[in-house]
Amino acid sequence: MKSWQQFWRQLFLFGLLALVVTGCGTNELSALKPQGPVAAMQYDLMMLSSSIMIGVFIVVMLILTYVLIRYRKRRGQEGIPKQVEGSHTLEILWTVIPFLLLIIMAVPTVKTNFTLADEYSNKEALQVKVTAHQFWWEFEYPDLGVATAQDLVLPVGKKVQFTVSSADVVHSFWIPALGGKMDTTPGLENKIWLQADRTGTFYGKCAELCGASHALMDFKVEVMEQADFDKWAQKMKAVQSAEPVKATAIAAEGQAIFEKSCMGCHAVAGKGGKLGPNLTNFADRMRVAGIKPNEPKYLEEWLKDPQKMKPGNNMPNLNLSDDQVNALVDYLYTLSVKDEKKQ
Ligand code: HEC
Ligand SMILES: [Cu+2]
Repeated sequence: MKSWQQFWRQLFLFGLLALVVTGCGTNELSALKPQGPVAAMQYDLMMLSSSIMIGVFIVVMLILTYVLIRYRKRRGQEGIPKQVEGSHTLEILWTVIPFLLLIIMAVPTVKTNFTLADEYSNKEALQVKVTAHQFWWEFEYPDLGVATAQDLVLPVGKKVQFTVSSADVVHSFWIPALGGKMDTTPGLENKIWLQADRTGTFYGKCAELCGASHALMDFKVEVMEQADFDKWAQKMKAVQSAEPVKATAIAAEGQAIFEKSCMGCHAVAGKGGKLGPNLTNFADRMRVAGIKPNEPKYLEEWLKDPQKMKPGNNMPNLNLSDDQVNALVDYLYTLSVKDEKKQ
């Protein structure tokens, strides 16, 4: 193939790639579309350093092109050109310019770092304790006395002070549209504050390779009005003393199975173990295990073989019969604190 053909082909593929990649950023998941003050500050820093980089690249390429043309070997020219060694002017220039550029980047970076490292008391900020597990997220609100998992629920326009840690290996807590990341390290508590400036759903991710299902360690962030959040927290707290609803006989059967086989790992309404996600408001979640739409067919799939959906996760295959699975599905969809139920 002729080289100009190759050139156009590559240019075409590159253009196609650029088009496809620009489709990647959604408001829910992109660090390039900040939805809160922390993400905005981090975005500004990224833009500053990128513009400086692009500026330097363009200047260097222009000089390179000029030199290539201006000093190329001309017809009739013999031998090697005159060799020059050392130039004070040049050396000072290429020391001072990068130095100035670094200062321009360093001042706002250090300033932002200090702002992001600020810690807030529970008077100014909502406190949330995050514990990362292989491969799910636990969220506790110590001042409100409630706990949830997988779906993080937050009020809009309010600072949230996260205290993050891990129950097993190192993970990293990241909500691209709101800011981050922060490592979660076993035995250590790291702090990070974030704030969402609009209601809606955002996506969170584990940003540290942590095992077989690292790529499936997603979570959702549901941001709501303060009044709705207060109502949510109240209801979450209220169910801890209330008896769970037994809608149908089959759900009651599911509850019996749950208490026998699942409660050791899963808590509902304040009772049960902490080895698996708290299921108090399971029916309100957007996803099953953080990844599949929260619909009966995926819940069934999960209960029949959790290892298939998320390889290496810590829920064993309990070899449930179809009847047991159906009863459990019925029961699990009664676990809601919202007014309008899923089913
Ligand atoms: C040995 C502990 C253990 C037992 C027993 C167990 N689970 Fe789990 N379960 C887990 C863990 C750990 C996860 C989180 C897996 C992940 O996402 O990495 C989980 C996840 C789940 C989820 C998804 C939760 C969510 O928020 O999306 C459901 C639903 C669930 N389990 C139901 C059950 C039911 C029903 C039983 C009993 C039949 C049961 N589990 C028994 C440990 C357990
Ligand atoms: Cu992880």
